[in-house]
Amino acid sequence: RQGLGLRRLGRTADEFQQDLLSTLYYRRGTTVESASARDAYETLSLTVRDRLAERRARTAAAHFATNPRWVYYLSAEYLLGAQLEQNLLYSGTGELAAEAVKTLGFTLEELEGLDIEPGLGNGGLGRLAACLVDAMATRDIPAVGYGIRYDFGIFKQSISGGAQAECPDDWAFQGNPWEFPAPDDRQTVGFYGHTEPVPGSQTRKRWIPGEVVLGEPSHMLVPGYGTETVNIVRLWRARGSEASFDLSRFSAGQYAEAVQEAVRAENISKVLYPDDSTELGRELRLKQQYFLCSCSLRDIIRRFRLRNSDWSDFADKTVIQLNDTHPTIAIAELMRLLVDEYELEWDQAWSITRRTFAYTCHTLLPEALETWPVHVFERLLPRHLEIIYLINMFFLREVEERFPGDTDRLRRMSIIQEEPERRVRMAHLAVVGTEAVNGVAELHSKLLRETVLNDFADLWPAKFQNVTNGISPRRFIKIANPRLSDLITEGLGGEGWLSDLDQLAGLEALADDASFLERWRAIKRANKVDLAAGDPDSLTDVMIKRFHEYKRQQLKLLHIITLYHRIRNDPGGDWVPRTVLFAGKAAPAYHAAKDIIRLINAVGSTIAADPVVSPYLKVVFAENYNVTLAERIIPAADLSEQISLAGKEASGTGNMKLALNGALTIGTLDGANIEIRARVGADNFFLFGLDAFQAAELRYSGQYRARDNYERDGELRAAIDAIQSGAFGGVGHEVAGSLLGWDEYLTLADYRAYVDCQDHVDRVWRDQATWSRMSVLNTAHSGFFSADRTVSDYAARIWRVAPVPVPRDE
Ligand code: 26Q
Repeated sequence: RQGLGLRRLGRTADEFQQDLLSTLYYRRGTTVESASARDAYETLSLTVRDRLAERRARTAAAHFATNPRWVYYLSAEYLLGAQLEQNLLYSGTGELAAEAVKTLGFTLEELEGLDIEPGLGNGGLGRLAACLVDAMATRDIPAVGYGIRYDFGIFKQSISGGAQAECPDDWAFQGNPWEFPAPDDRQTVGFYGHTEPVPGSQTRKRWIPGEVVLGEPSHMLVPGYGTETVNIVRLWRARGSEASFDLSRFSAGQYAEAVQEAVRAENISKVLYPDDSTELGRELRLKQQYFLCSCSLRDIIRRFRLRNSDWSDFADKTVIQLNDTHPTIAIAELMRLLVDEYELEWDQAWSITRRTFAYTCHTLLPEALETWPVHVFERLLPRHLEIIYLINMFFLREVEERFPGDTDRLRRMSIIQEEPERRVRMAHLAVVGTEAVNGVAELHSKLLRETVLNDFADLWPAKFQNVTNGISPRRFIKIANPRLSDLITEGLGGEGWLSDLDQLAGLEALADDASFLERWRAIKRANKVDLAAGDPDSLTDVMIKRFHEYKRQQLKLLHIITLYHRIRNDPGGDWVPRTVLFAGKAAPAYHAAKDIIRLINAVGSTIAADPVVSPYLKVVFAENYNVTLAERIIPAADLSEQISLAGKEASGTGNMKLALNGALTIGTLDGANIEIRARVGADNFFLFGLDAFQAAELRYSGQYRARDNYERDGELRAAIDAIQSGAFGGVGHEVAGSLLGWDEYLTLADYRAYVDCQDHVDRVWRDQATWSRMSVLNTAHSGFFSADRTVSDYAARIWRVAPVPVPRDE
């Protein structure tokens, strides 16, 4: 207030209630008597938002006064999760709100149920972006996250006749109280057209676009936990300009034609692409990417010029983190802005650009490395293609100087792929145009250096780094698992662990305390009762992630079929009851993944209909996996399935969320599993399978025959035979065929080790005291996986930024 000159926002129950009523009357425009649940929800949300907005204003003032170095996070995806509960927590107004909403005739839980999650992402990469912006605010780092405000988020999944069905996700249909439109900051973005030389200049060009689109921003507030900072995520929505409405056609009665240009423009931010790895090379996707980058860069430059006038300061005041290659066209766009529009010399522009950007890679799958056909680029972004050619020419000169005569190396490293078709390799552009490149877990970063980006690591070894991913402990334990959080707070004597997650190590001292273990176990059970997926006393075995063959849901399925056979063959056996819970979406065009979903549901139905087996084994497919559902499942999990083929999962972050909540992991030596195991201890982790080296050797030896495993292993044979003989309603022939054929992800090679390891899981489960002790130790040693630590690593090693504390309002 001092600085802002505002009336104090209510902090007592009375004051909060007055604020709530003011919001109801003056902003929602309704009354207590006629307020619907939706009215009450919107009213509460706005009232809570006001408290964050006040902090936002103080944050902006502190940032403006400091003129700090800024982090700009560029991401095509954000999976922010539901906002109300988080914002109640971060503004410390949970209790006030719970009381106040009663006067409107509703409970807080009811209103939280109306809070919609903006599904503006596919999976891990989008959720990582959300965890990182949360942690940046928590660590007082001046930052803005830039993204796209898709009208339709990731599709809603339902299971119909055992198969995945998709529905559009019109997430903001009823409005979004968390969003601030900022129409004054709109930007203009060009596409298509041609370039013309600029008389008297060698390097500058004039680009005359053939289509012009407006980008309208809105932002959501991103508060820090336990600090005053509130940063923003700024999302761009495409709009037709006034000129895109053709009044003369309208007057002539051609209504559809009159708006077709505007519709075309608005299609750019219409829908999130639901593919989470394979590149389709669709022009609209490239349009989305360029739209995001052009709007964001202009906004970044506008913000820079508020406090700075000299371009030579730009790279000192700005770091732009590229979340995978999706926003990599920003490198060429910044060059274009600096050279063509601000008239800098090429060399100065290139030096600024290179020092400004950093690139995070999230994959190792070759088919996921983005490339665009040169002809698509040429048509859509003719000036950018010219710039990329120039960047490539200077770059290849540098390679030639270091490795004279090594033409094969030049061919491998070129930003332009020549065969079988000329394409722009976005990962190469991202490495060439940035100061730092990082992988997302130790193994991933090492494999990047040694395989996919090996030539680049030879040339610039110091550029390559690792920053292991992390997760928000506020969302994924405090909010998701209040019971466990309360017990931890009691055990540690305070809530300090929520912003200093290493403090969880203090739980180790309680890992042998029988009464503590009993309470720990009771909480897990209560969470299972809430989830209501199956018998709360059964082992709850969860595999929750996107469906992809490399993640190997099909391996889990073979284990389930094996258990089914064993129980049928020995109904009187002393079986450990299990509930296996799957959740996850498959890309709509990814048929092999959808086949696996069908088979899971078919096997689940067969087992449910079998009176001998169903008391011991239940398979559940939870529809429409999203952040909100994850927050319900994770606290109830006993066992976390992280069974990707080693060398394929860059990191994984669900693995971290589950371990933090006391699930034990069964996993391969892949991604962050390796670091989880190193921290929680090998004794508290169920390890199986080939390592990345063995897997690569087996695959490339040419000696692997999946069928050998089938012939050698009776239980495996029985499982696959059952699928092929139609035991599961005739479903699954494609899955079985792919396993017995090429078996790309070596599922059959790891089957026996996996099933034996699951037998070991059962043995440990029978000793509940031991299991609970292991569970506590998993939580105790998960502190490293806080996104706060991830952000500190980025800040120290890549961004070189310092925190800017925001003064309290006192
Ligand atoms: C690209 C082009 C066209 C259409 C879609 C895409 C696309 C979209 C999303 C490609 C990839 C993604 C998402 C990838 C992703 O989520 N990767 C995961 O990132 C996590 C955070 O680093 C890791 O933990 C996971 O291991 C990795 O799979």
